[in-house]
Amino acid sequence: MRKGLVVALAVALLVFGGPALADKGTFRDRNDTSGRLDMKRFAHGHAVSGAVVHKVTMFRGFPSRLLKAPSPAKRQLKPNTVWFFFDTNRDNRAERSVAVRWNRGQLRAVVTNQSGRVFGKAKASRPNQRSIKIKVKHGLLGRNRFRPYEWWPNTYFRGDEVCSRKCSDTVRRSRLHD
Ligand SMILES: [Ca+2]
Ligand SMILES: [Ca+2]
Repeated sequence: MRKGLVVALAVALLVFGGPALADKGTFRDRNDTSGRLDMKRFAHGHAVSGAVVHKVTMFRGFPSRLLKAPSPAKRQLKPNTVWFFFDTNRDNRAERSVAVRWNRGQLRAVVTNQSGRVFGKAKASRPNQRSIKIKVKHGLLGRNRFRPYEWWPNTYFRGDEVCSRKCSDTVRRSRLHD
């Protein structure tokens, strides 16, 4: 009986991709950017479904509406955004990005390539007042099966006196999600 269970577990690991699905990592970022979107921590992992999960935590709390697009009169301005970039072939350039913004009453996370072509939506949520989390089906990253990739977050904020032009926080190097 126990042997049968071990075999079943081994098969399940093979079918679902094995220990890679357990991968997760947490990384720190410095207190180095003015404004509301100074990243403190970022992390990756997997959802039970196998989707990839990425989270960014700021030094300060902020309302989701902070990521709202500018008013029509200021439409030429870039909206405040939390970005997630994905380098899926490890050449230091992103094939996909996810932009998280507040639009029509809720947080939305859109998956595009660097030309702006839309591939679909990720799921965005707020685990707490300081964090943004996205869940992305890895098929939207251009892969049928999960393969390791590099990723990095970025924030863009414009809004108070200090950041009247812009405040942007990025990390110094990408992280491998495998
Ligand atoms: Ca930072
Ligand atoms: Ca690339």
